[in-house]
Amino acid sequence: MDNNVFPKDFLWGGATAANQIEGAFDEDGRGLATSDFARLVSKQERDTEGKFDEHVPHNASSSEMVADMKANPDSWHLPKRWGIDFYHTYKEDIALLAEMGFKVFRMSISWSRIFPNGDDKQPNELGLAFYDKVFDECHKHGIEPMVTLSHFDTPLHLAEEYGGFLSRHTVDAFVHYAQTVIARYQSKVKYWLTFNEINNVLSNPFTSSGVILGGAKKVSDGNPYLGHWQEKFQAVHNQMVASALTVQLAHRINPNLRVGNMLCRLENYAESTKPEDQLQVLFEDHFNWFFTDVQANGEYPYYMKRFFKENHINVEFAPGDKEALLEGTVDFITISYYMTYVMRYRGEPVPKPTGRLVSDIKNPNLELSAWGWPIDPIGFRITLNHIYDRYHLPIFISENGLGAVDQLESDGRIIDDYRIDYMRKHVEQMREAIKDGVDVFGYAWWGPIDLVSSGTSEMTKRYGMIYVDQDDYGQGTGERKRKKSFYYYKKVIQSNGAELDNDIKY
Ligand code: BGP
Repeated sequence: MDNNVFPKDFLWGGATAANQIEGAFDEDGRGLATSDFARLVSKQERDTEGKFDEHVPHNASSSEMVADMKANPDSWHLPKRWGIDFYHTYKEDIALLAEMGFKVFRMSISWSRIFPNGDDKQPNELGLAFYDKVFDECHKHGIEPMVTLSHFDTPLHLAEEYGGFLSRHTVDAFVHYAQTVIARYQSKVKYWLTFNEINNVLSNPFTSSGVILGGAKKVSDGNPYLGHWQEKFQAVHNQMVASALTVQLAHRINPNLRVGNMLCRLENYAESTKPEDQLQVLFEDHFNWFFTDVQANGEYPYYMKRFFKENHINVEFAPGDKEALLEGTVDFITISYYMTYVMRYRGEPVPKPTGRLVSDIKNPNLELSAWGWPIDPIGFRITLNHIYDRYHLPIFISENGLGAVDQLESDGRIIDDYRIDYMRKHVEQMREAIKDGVDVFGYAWWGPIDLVSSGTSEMTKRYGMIYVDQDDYGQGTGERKRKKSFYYYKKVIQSNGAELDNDIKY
């Protein structure tokens, strides 16, 4: 069997987000962001509550909670404020990534580090200088940075005063921010992503879009739940316009720059062979494709019209929006892929977004991670084919990974064979997809260094090949250690994906 399938310049690497690694939330002029109000919800707490729902609102989503977190920060655990201290350890951390042979490092810029309020006239030079140093460090090691402009950390000021992306003011502020950083770093950063998991607005409007449902001063209608689809779809429309304007401005600044989307790809299976279950798959699929259909094709797909009409959703297009979407289509597609979902007909002729991440219906054929996420490598191949079939654009895997509890051996080693197994199976299926003819140009493991979980703010949910000695409450030495998977990924990269067997010394 020919194992030399990956293109020779394939971008192997890993992905992180500013709010989950940097810490230093109030240093060097950084302003507050929505992520600074994401509270710790430990697995123990969720289990005690008898819930296993990844979408209980872990993150503050009402103005009351934000106000309390501001007034009494010490009575809350807000781990994204300290991250893993990457703001101070970036040199050592990037050197470790380089040791694994990384070709690409997907990271994000904290918007409020550059513009503390999100909409300031002048950028914060100290914030800009920090990313100069990070990009220089990457290049020193031959690593290409790929930068997400907004990864679940909308500046708080924009959330509180304008309801985040509900307002066109935030669109203008975002475009100004994008213009500033893209122009500044154009010679250091070629690949840009606009909004992380843009579809997350449906389940997590506060962190992803700065929308405080019913709470923001200028958008409150007095009822936190009323019309939230209206708000969510309006906010995401505004984000898609901001994204399209960013694609255009990046190309104007430098035609060599490439801008991609980022979708949390939800691949769905029907629970049975009943046509109705398959119909539910179609509905759910539409809610997932919608975002990329707009970002890649430049217009709203036909299938949303019925949903909008029957649910009285009226997405307001400002003059020029239609043209902006059409002229600002992305250069490549990126997805995060973690799992697949099972669909059962809900007895309704029109789709409704569930806003849930982990499906209620278990797939008996798949194992679950310790956090209840089904592990499905073949689904990865299926989804890559679906995406390529639909868009015929190059694909970059901007996230794939396994959150697990790691055990420290008495000699200090971390033997994470489960993570190696997960990676091997997913890379094998990606290789099959490439053989199928899918154009995949890179793969970023989510969280190559342990970081604060996005959904629950835990450290216990570890993704890394690099262990960080720190617990859920920020206690620990912060020391970095190479796990067994560190050497596995190194071998995968060195062989350009040709050697995937688990045979490594540790
Ligand atoms: C995606 C996010 C990441 C991330 C990952 C894993 O939704 O883009 O920021 O953290 O999922 O999720 P979690 O951290 O909740 O395990």
